This record gives sequence, structure tokens and C-alpha cells, in this order.
Amino acid sequence: MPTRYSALSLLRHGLTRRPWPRVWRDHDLEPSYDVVVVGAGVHGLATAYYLAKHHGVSRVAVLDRSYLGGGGSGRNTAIVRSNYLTPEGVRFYDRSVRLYESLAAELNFNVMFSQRGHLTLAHNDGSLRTMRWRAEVNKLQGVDSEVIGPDDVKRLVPFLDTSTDTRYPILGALYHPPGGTIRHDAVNWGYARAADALGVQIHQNTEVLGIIVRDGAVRGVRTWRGEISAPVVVNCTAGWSSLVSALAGVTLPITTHSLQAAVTEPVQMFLDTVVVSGTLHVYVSQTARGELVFGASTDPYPSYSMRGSLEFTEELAGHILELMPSLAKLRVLRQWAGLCDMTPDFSPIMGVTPVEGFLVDVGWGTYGFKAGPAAGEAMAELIATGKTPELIAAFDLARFGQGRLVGEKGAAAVGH
Ligand code: PYC
Repeated sequence: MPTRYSALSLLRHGLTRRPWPRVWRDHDLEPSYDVVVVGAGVHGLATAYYLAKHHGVSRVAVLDRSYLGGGGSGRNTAIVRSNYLTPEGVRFYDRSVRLYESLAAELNFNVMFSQRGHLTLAHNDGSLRTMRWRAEVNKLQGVDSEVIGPDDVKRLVPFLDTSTDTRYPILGALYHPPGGTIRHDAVNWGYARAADALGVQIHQNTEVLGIIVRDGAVRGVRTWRGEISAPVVVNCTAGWSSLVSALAGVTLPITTHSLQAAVTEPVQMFLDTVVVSGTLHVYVSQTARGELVFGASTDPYPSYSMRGSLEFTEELAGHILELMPSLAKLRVLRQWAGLCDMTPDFSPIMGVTPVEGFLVDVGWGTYGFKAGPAAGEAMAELIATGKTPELIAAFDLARFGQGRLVGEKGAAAVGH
């Protein structure tokens, strides 16, 4: 087991100047594994961790063409919530919130989950109606959400402009107290460390170039470091999930779009909750260091770009100033983009495919990071038992052919 992190071990290492052991190790690639996971983001790492932890399956290789957490898992705006629109979505994301609540203790890694509350503003009657709908669906699933009026919004976020003579006055909001933010890198590193300790091998800089399929079943993968045979290959990628699945001959109903974000210089703490405005295409939260993290909706055209653009920053600044005019002097420090694999119903695709042994955990659109623990837990159960857990049954690939869509567009943080 890895060194236990505690105040005592910190003191001991400080006094003895003993170096800390590496958080996860490098390995030579073995010729075969029981399971190959493609993608070392939160979904791939959580799947590997729960396979080893809950099911004793530890001959697992997690492959990534780049560095661990370098894709969507390190590029998202770290918002966690479960205030979705469909009962299937609410139940699923609620499981993730609950796993996040105990993750720091489980992994012995401070993931800094801050359940500071999540506000989705309504600026017109249509969105207020959707908020009410979401609140009722949430409550029926035991999830804490309610619609509140402008005075309560102002009480929670005094810096918001709640006057009625603005372009988009605030008519109310969906308030979701269990929502909040988490330190996304810590989640990735915590899962990686715990999976490594249980025998999982993490291989960074190991791109999958081909997926070997014979007689309708997966047999392994080809990487630039050599071939691996495995009876189970799981696609846990984001951004390239349709291309990785195509290597196995599986077509996914996915288009890929960039989602941009930005962070400001740090300022004194003033924003306690996460604030989202779908109408103004913006969401904002304040980190423990005092920076404001902003995001917007996906770029409207398909793209694999992971760079920020000036148009985005200008538009974002205009919209955020409509909400919080007092931020006018704040300077943006960095901006970037991540890739979102959008499905027709804005819900993910999890489960089996027509190729035996080739499974997918993909199509997360703008919801991927918050789903990592629940998706990993459920995918691990599916791999180990061969049975699809009830929690993810609605999100199968076959639903698109059978007209069983799980429409979550109305629960997006921002309009798309
Ligand atoms: O669904 O909460 C969300 C979200 C925030 C940023 C992107 N998606």
C-alpha cells in the first residue's frame, strides 16, 4: 500500500527529509491483461480502481496516448451536481455526488469537494418552468433542489445584479445545495494512486493505434509500444471516443465540440455558490485560491481544438458583466478548451457494443467529470459480472436505434 497521507506522515517526512514515494509507478507493457482501459482520465481510472477494489480484477492496464488527466478530466470547470431533468439522469448523477462525498476518505487523498450550493438562474418564463420541472423530478429522487425567488438569489450571491431593468432580469433560480466544486486533478491523482496500489498498471504516452477484433469479439489492442491481448477493452475516452470506437468497427452517434473556459487572477473570497446562467451562456465559481473559474457553452461547430479564442473571452466578459458588473477590473489569467463528445439526447453511452468484449463509457458531452465515480463503479460491475447495472441500463448504445432517448438538454449548465 502507498504511504498513508496524514499530518503525522507530513511531519515525519518533513523532519527526516525522506522523499515521498511516487504516486503511481511506470511499468513495462505486458503481453496480456484481463482488461484494457483506453483513457487515463477520471472514467478510466475509476473503472480500473473499482475493478480492483470491488471485484478483485487487478490485471488491468489503463492506457493513455498522453499524460494522466490531460484530457477532459484536467480541463473541466470542476462542477459537481445531480440536478438533472430525467429520473434516470438524477439517480445516476446522485450516485456520483454520493461517491464524491466520501472519496477523500476512501482514497486517502484530499479531493477538496466543496458542497457550496449550485444556482441555475432563470431569466424568462420558459426557463423558470424547466427549473420547476427539474426541482420536482429531483425531489422525487430524493435530491435536494428547489426553485427560489430573486430575493433569495440576492441573499446567496449579493454581487449579482438582480435589478429588473437589465437585458435579462433574474426571475428566480433552481437552487441545489449539494452541488459544488471539486479539485479535479486531485480526483484523477487519487484514483490513480489507489488503483496503482491495488496492482493496476497505468501506461501514459501509450497510444492505441488499433483494436484487434476477430470473429465478432475483441482480442486486444495495438499500441505504439506493442500489442496487448485482452478479452475486454473499454473505451473511456473523451474527445476521441468516436475515433477509438471506430478502431473496433463500432460507430457512435457522436459529434465532438470544443468547450472553452477561463480563470482570473485571485481575489478575496466573495462567491460562495456556483452560479450558472443558461441564457447568458456562462457559469462561474471561485476556487479556494480565490480565482474565478468561468465557462461557456460548447463552440457551435464540430472541432478538436483545445485552444481558447479571443471571441470567447470577449463574449464571456460581456455576459459576466451583465450578471456581476463589479467584476469589470478583474483580469483573466488563462484560457483553454476541452473536448465534448455530444450525443443526440445529451446523455452518455455506457455498456456493451455489438463487438463482444468491447465496452464503451463515452458521449459525456459537458457532463463527464461529475459522472466519473458512478460511471467507473457501474462499468466495473458490468465487466466483472457480465450484467448491466440497473443504474446505467437506460444509457445503452441500442437506445438510439430503438427510440429510447434520455433527453437531458434541459439540464445542461448552459444553452447549447
Ligand atoms: O453540467 O454542470 C455542468 C457543466 C459545467 C460546465 C460544463 N458542464
